[in-house]
Amino acid sequence: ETEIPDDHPRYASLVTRHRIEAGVEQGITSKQGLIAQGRGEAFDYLLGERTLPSADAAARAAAATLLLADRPVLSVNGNVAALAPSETVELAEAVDADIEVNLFNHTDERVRRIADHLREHGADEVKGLAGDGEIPGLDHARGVVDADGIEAADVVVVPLEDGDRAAALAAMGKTEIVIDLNPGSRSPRTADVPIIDNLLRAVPNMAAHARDLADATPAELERVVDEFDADAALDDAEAAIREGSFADGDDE
Ligand code: PTJ
Repeated sequence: ETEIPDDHPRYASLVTRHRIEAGVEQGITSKQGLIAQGRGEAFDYLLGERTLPSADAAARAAAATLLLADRPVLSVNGNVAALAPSETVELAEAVDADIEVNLFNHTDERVRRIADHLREHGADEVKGLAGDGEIPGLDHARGVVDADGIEAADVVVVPLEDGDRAAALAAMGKTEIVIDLNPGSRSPRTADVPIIDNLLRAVPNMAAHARDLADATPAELERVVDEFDADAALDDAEAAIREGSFADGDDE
């Protein structure tokens, strides 16, 4: 473990990089995951590495959507597993969701390693090993899911999802919650609830909102969902990037 002084100005970003590197070394994260991480960092930098109020509203709407769901599933890929395993388990507990490993670059070996990693971080049941279901309209490797997991889910959280898969899940009638730092990406644009935030901030924030909403009535939860405007949230994130401190030239 590399020692990073916690007063370093880029502390959070360095810790994140270290986790992704360790994920690759452990066979959890794909090499493409390093590239995805780099893209995410660039967008996070432009957003000021903070949760916008519109992203916080999205996280609250996502929590309400999950609490209203009959069969919610949190999809976990190699980046999510490396960056936020405990946070994902805590969110699953807060909203009573299943966790399913679902990979863009699928290998049985990596699914097993990620499932073990999640169990080491407190998950009791991890789906994704059966692979007896499918997302129609995708080639086999991209479309394999568990029949009693994502295939049967009514609400799915798909952080860092590929655009084709996000569209195919929407075509199946799933309510989709997407976490992605790029507001121009196809997957958040397909989502019912796009959260334009770093998954390291968004996942614990969703869990905190879920705990806060634990005693809300279904009607109150539905109001939280209805009040959220996905297009406005995407526009707000894009505006924040265009008008942010980086554009003003007052970056450190
Ligand atoms: O483990 P696998 O095989 O399922 O592969 C996972 C990755 C992420 C490698 C795969 O899905 C992929 O190639 O994704 P893309 O197309 O590179 O898209 C990644 C998206 O996630 C980009 O829009 C990034 O801006 C965004 N992103 C990266 N890191 C974060 C992020 N969004 C939120 N939080 C992050 N930490």
